[in-house]
Amino acid sequence: MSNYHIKHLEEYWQVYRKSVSHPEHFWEEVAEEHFLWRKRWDKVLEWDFNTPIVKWFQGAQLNITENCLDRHLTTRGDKTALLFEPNDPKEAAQHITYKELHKRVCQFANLLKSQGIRKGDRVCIYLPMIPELPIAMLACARIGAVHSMVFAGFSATALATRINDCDCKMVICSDGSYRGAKTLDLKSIVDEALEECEIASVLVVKRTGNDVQMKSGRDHWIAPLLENISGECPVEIMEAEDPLFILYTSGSTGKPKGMLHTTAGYMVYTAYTFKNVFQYRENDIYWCTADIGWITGHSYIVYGPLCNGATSVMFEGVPSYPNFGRFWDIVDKHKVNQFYTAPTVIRALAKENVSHVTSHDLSSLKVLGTVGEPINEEAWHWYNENVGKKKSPIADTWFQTETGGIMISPIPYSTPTIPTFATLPLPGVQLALMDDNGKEIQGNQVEGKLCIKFPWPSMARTIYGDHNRYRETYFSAYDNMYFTGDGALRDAVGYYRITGRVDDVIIVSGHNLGTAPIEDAINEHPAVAESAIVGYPHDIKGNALYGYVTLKETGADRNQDNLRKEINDLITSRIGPIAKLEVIQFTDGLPKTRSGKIMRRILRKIAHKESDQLGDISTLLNPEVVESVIKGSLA
Ligand code: 7RM
Repeated sequence: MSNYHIKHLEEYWQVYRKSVSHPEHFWEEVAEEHFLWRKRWDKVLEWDFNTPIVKWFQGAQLNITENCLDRHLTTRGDKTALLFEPNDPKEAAQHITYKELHKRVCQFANLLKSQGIRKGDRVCIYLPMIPELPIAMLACARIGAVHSMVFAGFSATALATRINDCDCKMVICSDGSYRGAKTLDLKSIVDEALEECEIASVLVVKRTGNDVQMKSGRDHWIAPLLENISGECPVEIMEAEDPLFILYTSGSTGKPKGMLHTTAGYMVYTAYTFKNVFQYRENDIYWCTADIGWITGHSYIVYGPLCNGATSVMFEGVPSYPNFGRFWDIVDKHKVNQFYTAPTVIRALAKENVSHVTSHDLSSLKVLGTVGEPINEEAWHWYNENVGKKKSPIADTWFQTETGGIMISPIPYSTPTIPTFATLPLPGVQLALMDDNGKEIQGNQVEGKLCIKFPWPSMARTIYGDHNRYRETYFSAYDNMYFTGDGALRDAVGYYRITGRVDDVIIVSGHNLGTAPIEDAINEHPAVAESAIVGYPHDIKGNALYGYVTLKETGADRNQDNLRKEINDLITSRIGPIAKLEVIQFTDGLPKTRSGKIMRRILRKIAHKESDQLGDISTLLNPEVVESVIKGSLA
């Protein structure tokens, strides 16, 4: 039996039981089976959730790009590694082979070195979905630089905060990006961000050809620098626990958390889970529609697929351009076998005429996946019937930026699926549901806070520059447990269903938004006294944002629609359009605890039209405001 590729349910259980009874032995076997190590590890695992410290495969030496690229050159050199589908369907797709990708990564790595980037330096990548994005990531990894990618839809302020937080030495960006019929001016966002940062060099990819300012001495076009540069670049030999990348995720305070991922464990886990969750076979064409700027793209467009020698599609555009059939056009055109997307996308497409789907041949599809938020029953059935034709199992995959890789998911063709259930933990994943007294809830048909009680190889090792916050956020709620921030239930057969966040993070269209940074942005408005954001259910986005805003005396007689627009403009500039408020209710005050904490729980109930279920509000500092907030509700 091979641990590396599970093919039926019985095998899953065998592998799972083994992974739990002898976790170290289990991961050691996986690591032995499939990777290129420059030196073998001395110790599989060292851990302590109190410190917390987690180290996998200590003593091992490797380079992840050798596993993603070099290792495939003799057997798969001419196989397509990245299949790039441009925004404009009339522009030709690019089939980038393993050989070519290897060469381009080496060239880019040599360019980084010539610009003074060394092992351990942080490099910010602010690129749209073009081939240079994975190439830049892999180039960093090849020379041991730590990439910190910022989703190219984030604002200048958000970009600047992230560049400064981890002290990046360089920014890699493009002149612009295509999104459907729009062209966005990325370089000017970078210029604005860099007014707040000290950055020695900016490398710019030409994609859209729009006019940009190039600051002399600082900004360089990439193409001329790549001419005559060597296509060979020896790898930097990395220690197992050397940092690979930082990726920011929002938290319950305004400051984003730079989750730090390390080399060996991340590689082993993402490669293993990719193979099993998508049941990838040698000549399959795999497509994940996420942006590489999120963890899903890092792990399941770039590292996981390439470590397996897979063909990974990357799409530059949007599902609605030139029409709502674009995804299915691409599936048909490239004969995609595995298709992985987000529930919010499914809901948006399900609103459109089904002929956008039925007019394409989707018979190549073997496995469907979803990720990012709970999938509702209706969307699940639409996906199953219209896309999968009831023949392709749906893997509802649960994971987080913090977990690095998929933690809960069916194994397609092995695990029977049920709508809205992510089903079972993957091998090596030891889940626990906790009650409000900090005790683990045993048995089935129970609900609690979702925790993980044993380390897994791809877990984030710290929050960059703030280990204390890492401990506080994830390891202090429950003794000896990693707390996910999600609630979950376990049904009669032991399947898990994720019920949603239990903290102040709201998932809008599959994007994790912290309420705090949005409130910070609103509060910058001169007429605003204070604000609170809650999520409420929305047909397409899953959740939308409802903002309660109290105005200062001086702002109280201003035109409310103008104010609403100004507030949303502020949010757009500080965070990005994704964080705009769907509803803004102006209030006389916000319900607060005696210690001054805004009671979002009450506001959430009002936005959910459940103001008859507020419970006891007498302990509030200002119970009288609740009545007036209910009266003015726009829910
Ligand atoms: C991969 C990703 C993480 C949060 C997580 C959950 C929610 C993700 C599912 C899900 C229900 C799923 N990383 N989430 N996947 N909820 N079912 N299959 O999204 O860091 O951006 O967000 O997303 O709340 O904690 S993330």
